[in-house]
Amino acid sequence: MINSDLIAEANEPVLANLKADYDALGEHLDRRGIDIGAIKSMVGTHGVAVPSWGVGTGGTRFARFPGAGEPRDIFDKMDDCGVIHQLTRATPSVSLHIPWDAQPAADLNGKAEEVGLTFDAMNSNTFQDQPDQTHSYKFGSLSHTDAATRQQAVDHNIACIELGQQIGSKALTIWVGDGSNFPGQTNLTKQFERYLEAASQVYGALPDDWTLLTEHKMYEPAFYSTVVQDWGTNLLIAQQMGEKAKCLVDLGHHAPNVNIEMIVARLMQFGKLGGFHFNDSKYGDDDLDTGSVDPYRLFLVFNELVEAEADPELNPMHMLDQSHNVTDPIESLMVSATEVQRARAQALLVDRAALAGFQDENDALMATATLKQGFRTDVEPILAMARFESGAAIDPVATYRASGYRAHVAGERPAVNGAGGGIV
Ligand SMILES: [Mn+2]
Repeated sequence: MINSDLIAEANEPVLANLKADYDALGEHLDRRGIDIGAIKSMVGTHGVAVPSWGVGTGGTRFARFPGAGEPRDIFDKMDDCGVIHQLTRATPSVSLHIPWDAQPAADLNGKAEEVGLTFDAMNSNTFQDQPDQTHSYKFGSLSHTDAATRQQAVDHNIACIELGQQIGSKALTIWVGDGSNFPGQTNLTKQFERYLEAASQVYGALPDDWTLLTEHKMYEPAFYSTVVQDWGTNLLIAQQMGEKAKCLVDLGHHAPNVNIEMIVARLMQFGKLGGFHFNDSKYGDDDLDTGSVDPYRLFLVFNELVEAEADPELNPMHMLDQSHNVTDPIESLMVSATEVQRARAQALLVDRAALAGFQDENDALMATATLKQGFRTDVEPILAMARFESGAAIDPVATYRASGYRAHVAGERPAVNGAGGGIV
């Protein structure tokens, strides 16, 4: 972890400017009838989970270029996640990936307490084979033609739930790579029937206070068809399973130009939006840093979420899901967590009464201008002040760089392969 004196030292020289910027923004928002303090407290309590696999350097199917001091195991990963939360106060939980992060519950709980984190959704892995595994997932897992292979995948998901129960998790996320690579390779209907039958066994093992999140993705690794390819299929699954089953929307798992905010609105309307994987994309499932390519789309997603925030039943889980190929993952995750907060703060600034009025009057120009006013407002002073007041860094990246954390852990962590941060 980073010495709190160092954070205070880094904050000291930039605090006066922050206060001036915060006061100026406060005056501006006051003229718009918005209390900056209320927005700040709503942003300050808003957290997003860090994926354990995100703190290792990612890669593509061509290559991976490891960074210095990469985490060797889940305990190193949790140290890194702890630093991200320490400097941002925006990432209070970590989402584990099993079996990459499988360790005795007592050890995981001890580490979580040490670094001040909790555990978010558990993620199962039936998209690759493990060394000790009996049946291969080469041709699928929950939807495999072979009953024993399907059962192995079901058992793995149930084991994820059981470990999750011991560490305070309340959700299981299932994403399968099942599909086909050639027309005719699989019977599309029968394959989905097999998936539903297997998934309902997992659902049957779900504790009452848990949520089953199923994640759709249009293509890859299957390149002709995918069993859970879009939000329509995902909704069918959630409806078929029952009340505890909801859909997870990964922002990168859609065809280019799909109106994701509309999918969000639809799923919320029917109580089936369970969670998000935030990232950004340009061409496909690029797993780029959240808000790095299309921050307006992120804002539009949050506009729908804020619109529905009054209903606590809706409250979807928020997670990052990114692959960092050319940056220090800790820096990328800090910035991305901040981008999630930024989009939400901007959405909170939208004058909803005015917007509803323009919508009712069919004043398209004023409606879109009202919406965009939120996006155009630079909310950085709100985010930075929320961080400062909670003991985090006004400038997380600068403070992190000044701390020398990466160089320090590089000395302690010899380079290893296959720590589970790799190509995801
Ligand atoms: Mn995802």
